[in-house]
Amino acid sequence: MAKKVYLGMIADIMHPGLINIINEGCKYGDVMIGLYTDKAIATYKRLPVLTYDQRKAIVENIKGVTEVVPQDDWNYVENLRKYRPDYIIHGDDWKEGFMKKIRAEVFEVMKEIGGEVIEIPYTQGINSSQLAEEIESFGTTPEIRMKRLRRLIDAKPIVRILESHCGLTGLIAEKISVEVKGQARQFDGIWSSSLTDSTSKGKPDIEAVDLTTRLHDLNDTLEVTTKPVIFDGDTGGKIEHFVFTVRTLERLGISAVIIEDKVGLKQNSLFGTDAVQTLDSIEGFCNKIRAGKEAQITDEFMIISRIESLIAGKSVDDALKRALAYVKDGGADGIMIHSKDKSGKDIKEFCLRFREQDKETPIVAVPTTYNHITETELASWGINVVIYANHMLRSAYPAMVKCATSILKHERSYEANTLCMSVKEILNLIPGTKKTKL
Ligand code: SPV
Ligand code: MG
Repeated sequence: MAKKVYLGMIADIMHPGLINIINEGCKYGDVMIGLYTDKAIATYKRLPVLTYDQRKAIVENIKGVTEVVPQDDWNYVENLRKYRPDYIIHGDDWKEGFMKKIRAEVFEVMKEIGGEVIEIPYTQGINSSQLAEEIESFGTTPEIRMKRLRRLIDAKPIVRILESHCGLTGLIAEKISVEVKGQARQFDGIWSSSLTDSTSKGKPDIEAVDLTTRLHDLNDTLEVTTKPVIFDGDTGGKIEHFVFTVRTLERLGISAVIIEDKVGLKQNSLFGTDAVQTLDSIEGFCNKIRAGKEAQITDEFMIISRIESLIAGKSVDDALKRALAYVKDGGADGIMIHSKDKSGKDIKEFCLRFREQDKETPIVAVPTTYNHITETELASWGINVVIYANHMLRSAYPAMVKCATSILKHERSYEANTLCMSVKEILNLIPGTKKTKL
């Protein structure tokens, strides 16, 4: 009987290096591909452009591949114990960095099952991550971008979203990465906030900046990013208007709109009961969500209903009753629960009680006031998406005021030098900036 050779792969972008390793594998026996699922990838890397099924369709048609099985974890242990291959084959580039630990585990398990590890020289100059970066620099399509949010929610313990109100903050949400324990950590997507869209125009957050203007400006973010966008739709306006909003957002490739169950003049939620916050009736709001759901063209676009009970001084019971109705009767694809309480206790109680009755519907939270709670803890309450809703603008404004004050005070900008990035840095900040000699 032919020997079994195991080969783990993402296979989003096919390149000669991958074919090379499959060919090498064929020399030892039948090649079984352990194809990484979105879940296996999402914690460590960006989601692939292609879905699991699309990648599977490609890989199973490659000469020499006899079987494709899902690999649900970044480490190989579970699959190696399950399929007990005679060999596992891997490029020798896993001897350094965060793959080092994975490599050690693989050696241990292969010894346990009586198999062998084959390491082949890494194909120089070809690297999927580099290729992915190049492809990203070409951008994305509205369809691919839109679908990404649902895929991320399915794949990750918690999806991390950052506010953007201009192209520059879009670039930050897209590119900023920190290395933690050898792995790159990034934001997963972008929040288009009514508060920061309004504030950056010097206007109050009362739906005074109209949809057309907000979308016009959101285009600056869309132009320089590929990550999914969640749009703050305020109250959604009149039902007759909301159906057009849904179609427009969908066409732009926005993944979700969040609308809040308030009526009358909208005031920012963080005013809490210092402002008049009038809630819609459950029936009225369900009608609005339903109209939106009927208007959308794709299956992927999400309408998320935002429950403002806690903001309006009502009970967790009221919030819960509304949330369950918005999902069951309105057809909402997700719920957002908001509060300005600093403890986070009301949010926790709501989430735990909601999860007793509904295990599936995604929960979105905006921990602006209860921001001592970590993402891991939020996830343990059943929250799927965390939005950092205003931090780009809130951090930029004090820095700008400080700089302007310094210039005024000293009648020159010399003292502000240390508050500013250098001219060289700003000239090279934007990707694709060309130095051309005149
Ligand atoms: C926004 O960012 O505009 C929001 C969240 O709606 S909050 O400001 O907390 O209401
Ligand atoms: Mg808002």
